[in-house]
Amino acid sequence: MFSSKKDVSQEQALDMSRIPAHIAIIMDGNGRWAQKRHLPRVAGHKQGMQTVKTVTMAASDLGVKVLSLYAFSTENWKRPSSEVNYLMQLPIRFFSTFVPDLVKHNVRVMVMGDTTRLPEATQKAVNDAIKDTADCDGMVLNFALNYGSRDEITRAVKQIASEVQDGQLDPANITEQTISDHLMSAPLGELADPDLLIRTSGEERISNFMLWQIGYSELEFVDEHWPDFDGDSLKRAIIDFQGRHRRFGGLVNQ
Ligand code: V0D
Repeated sequence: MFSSKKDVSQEQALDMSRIPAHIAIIMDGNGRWAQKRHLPRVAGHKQGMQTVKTVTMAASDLGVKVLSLYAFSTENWKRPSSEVNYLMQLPIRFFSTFVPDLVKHNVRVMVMGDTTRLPEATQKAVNDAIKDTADCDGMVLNFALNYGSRDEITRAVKQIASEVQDGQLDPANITEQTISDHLMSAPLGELADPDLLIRTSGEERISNFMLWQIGYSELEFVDEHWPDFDGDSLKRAIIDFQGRHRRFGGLVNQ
């Protein structure tokens, strides 16, 4: 009641029959959140990891089918090595406490990106979590880790070219689906394309995230820094999404 944020309960209600199936989030603003509090940047990352848990559970409870989170881009290696080292511990810390909750909520972990370049212990934590949740058939928690979309598209083009060269694929038969099938999101099948992309912390950029897959996504830019984002923030973003008229480039009936 005394919050400066809109009280979701007083606004138009969430339509539970129109929850976006795939929500993607660019988790920005951890460093700025920390700076505002005169804390080191890594304190923002630590709090940001807690927010990942909160938002994962909120999304799962709302019936979201895929939650894709941009955790570490191929550009993030340029940060100070002390910060990169800290970030590389986060998947380990995340799963050391959170895998039982994920299994209890039937959440399956997937990863997009080149994880082979991550430290051995980080790779193991990620691969163990993928294995430990492989039988879960609820929401997919899809981490983009050491991911860049141009890199993803480049790899797809190389793979398609080599299939053509081997005579397995006729160039005349290459369709949009062929491209989708060669991207890192291919295991998500018909859910590969986000319905809603959220970026926190006020920046209105895509930063090389799922470029092909967001061709028809609704984009939502929110001012909150990622560590301040929560279940209510997610609901507000979905209510906003539901208030928009999606056209897919064509005309639809009112
Ligand atoms: C810091 C905000 C969870 C973004 C969230 C290695 C920056 C907290 C993970 C995570 C990070 C990634 C993969 C996985 C399990 C957990 C994570 C990184 C950064 C970069 F399989 N939070 N988180 N990874 N931050």
